[in-house]
Amino acid sequence: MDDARPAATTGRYIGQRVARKEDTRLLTGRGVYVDDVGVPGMLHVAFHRSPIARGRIRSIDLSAARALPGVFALVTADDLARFKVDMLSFFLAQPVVPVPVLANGRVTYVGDPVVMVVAQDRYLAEDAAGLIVVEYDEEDPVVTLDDAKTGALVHPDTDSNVAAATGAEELDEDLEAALAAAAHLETLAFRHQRISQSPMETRGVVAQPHGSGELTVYLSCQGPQLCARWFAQALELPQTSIRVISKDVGGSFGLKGQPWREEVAVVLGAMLLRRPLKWIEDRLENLTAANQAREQEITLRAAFDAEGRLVASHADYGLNNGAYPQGADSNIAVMMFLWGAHKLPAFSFRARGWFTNTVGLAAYRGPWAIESLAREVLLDRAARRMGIDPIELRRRNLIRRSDQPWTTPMGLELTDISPAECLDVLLQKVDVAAFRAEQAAARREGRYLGIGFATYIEPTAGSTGVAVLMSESAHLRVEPTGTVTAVVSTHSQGHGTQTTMAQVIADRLGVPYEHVEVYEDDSSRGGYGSGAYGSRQAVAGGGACIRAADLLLARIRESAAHILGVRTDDIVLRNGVLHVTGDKPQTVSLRDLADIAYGDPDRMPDGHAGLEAQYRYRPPPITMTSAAHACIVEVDAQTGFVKIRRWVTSEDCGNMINPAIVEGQIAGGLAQAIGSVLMEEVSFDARGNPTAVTYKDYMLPTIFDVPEFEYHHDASMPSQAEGGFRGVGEGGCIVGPPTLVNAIADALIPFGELELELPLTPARLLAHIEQRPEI
Ligand code: SMO
Repeated sequence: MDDARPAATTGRYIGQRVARKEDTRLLTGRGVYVDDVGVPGMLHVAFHRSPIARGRIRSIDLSAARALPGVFALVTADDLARFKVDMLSFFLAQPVVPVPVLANGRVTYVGDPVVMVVAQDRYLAEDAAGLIVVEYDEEDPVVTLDDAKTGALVHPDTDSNVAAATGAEELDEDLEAALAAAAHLETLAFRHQRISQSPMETRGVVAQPHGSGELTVYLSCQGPQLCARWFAQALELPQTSIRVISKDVGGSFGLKGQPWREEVAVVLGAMLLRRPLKWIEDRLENLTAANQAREQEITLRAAFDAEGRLVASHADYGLNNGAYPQGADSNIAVMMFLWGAHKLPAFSFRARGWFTNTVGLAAYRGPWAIESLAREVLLDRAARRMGIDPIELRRRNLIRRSDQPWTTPMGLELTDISPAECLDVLLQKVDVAAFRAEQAAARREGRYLGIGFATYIEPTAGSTGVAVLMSESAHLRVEPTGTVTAVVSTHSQGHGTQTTMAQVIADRLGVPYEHVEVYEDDSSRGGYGSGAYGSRQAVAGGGACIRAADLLLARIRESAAHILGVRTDDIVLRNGVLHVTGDKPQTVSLRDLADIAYGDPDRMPDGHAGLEAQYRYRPPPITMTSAAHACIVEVDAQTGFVKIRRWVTSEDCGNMINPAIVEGQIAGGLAQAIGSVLMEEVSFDARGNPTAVTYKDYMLPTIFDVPEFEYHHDASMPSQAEGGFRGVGEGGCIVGPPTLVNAIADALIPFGELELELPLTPARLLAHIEQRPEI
């Protein structure tokens, strides 16, 4: 029975729906979020924020607030002037404007923090914030993309409101000629509304200065190590003097990728006042003053030959960056992946990001996702106008496995994408002919059913281009108790990485899953890495865990062989027990081995104590994930309400560590996709006042809006990454919107081609159905 190979490769845990390690504490209210943290002597912060979108600060009167008993300090930009702060963006390729921590002379959006109030408790802090009187010279704000192109400068020291620009400013004559000469030219122009990331846990920070000059920062964030590095660089402090602790995180979706103005203000305030400070963002602040997402416009033109094959395409793209963008330069990714999976010979684009007097943009699950929405909606329209079945049109243009390697006009080298093959699987599950018959029968009864399809590819676990996302670390240790401790630079925002990383380690080592404890909450534990970004954790973190486990297993076997006087090849670790094969079969527990390893190093090989291993893994530059989705809706022609009747997913995310977690990721992304198509919208009036400031106005999908999804996994093509994993975190949010839009447009074809005006609210759909202006 004993084999010479480690039991680790048997997949006892990898690929299984193992119960999540996180669930007991999270489901019984024992998670630790930032608001659960309290430290002795802690004071509370509230911000006095600008009520206008644009203007000069004439005066700040703090006297009434200062007189309120229990107010400890009122901090303005002047008080912070002694600190040199360089607000960084890890994700912008191009420099943008300097970002002040607190408004300094000017305010640039409604909600711009002007004064940080520090008081005995939050109630007093809020009361004091209300007593601060700021006088402004108000100016006309720049709110929309059109305003940005024609209005005043958002930042007076800049030459224009263009924050970032890529692509060709001039149209390419050859490309224009190809577009003009083609058998069919389809143009789609639309605006994607602004979205709030809306994590369940808002932003939050507790900053605790120590007498030594060191700081402990409890932070709701996507990666404690990366955020510690961010603070160290932004504040020019030694990395070791900042310790970031981030335990449970109630979602982030890109918002908490890096600390921003308020978090930095609190940290500086704690250093200035030498007191621990706490700030928990309230929901009003989160919906108005936390960075937001999307708000893009795109005009996409695509030309086809008479058989429906793509000939050429051009995209003109604009992004409302807000005043201080954090993750604005998604332009290149939008263009890179727009036709990334299609046989398109010629493509050019112009992409620009614009400053406005609105709160800045940050990343949001699939920050470049508009590419899939634009492409897939355009394909459906083109198919209808050319009289080609939309699935057939996709099949004629998608790059199949057999076509690869393939290099796109954007220079993307594709070796293992499979959207066409995912579509094949999908069509085995969805009987389109039967649906069309049902649709026709329903229409005769005045019921409007529609079906929509979309495919996508996603660049996951990118480890090229963005220098902070290059590698991930795992440090494993067999404790003297015989259990395994793993310090990993992944960071769960609800992803369940304590579970998935433990599955990988347990399998690879040959120990029970229950014996592996994963820590990813504290920058001072070591294990520098980046955490939760870009659908990277299974690939980058999983790879690090595999390699570290292999090193540790080698060390365990070598040590056991030395101590027992047998050959290394005769040692197998299975279920936490070392089995000695050969002439003198016996077993030794990992705990007994660890006892010797730590307590009696003279018996170890070379006298080296301990059983530990560390590996820093750099995944391949990009690991592609592919998918095809279908959705069936019914639109109520009386009310304009959309009912999602069925949603089928078919994805290739390579080897799965835990299918339940993969499906949870897809479902979460799809819930957000449904929200962004049907109801979510951050809106402003002409003066730049936010007009959706509670969840009564900013509509989030609930369980009643989100159907049960059907999942189909094709793992026949493991990735090139260690373990064969592919990322899946953002995918649902990228492929979901076009799937749903296409289904609604299909349902409403009897009323003509639907204008894509997001969100597709009941009022907008009714206006289309009744062929009248929206009320
Ligand atoms: S939207 Mo993410 O932080 O890759």
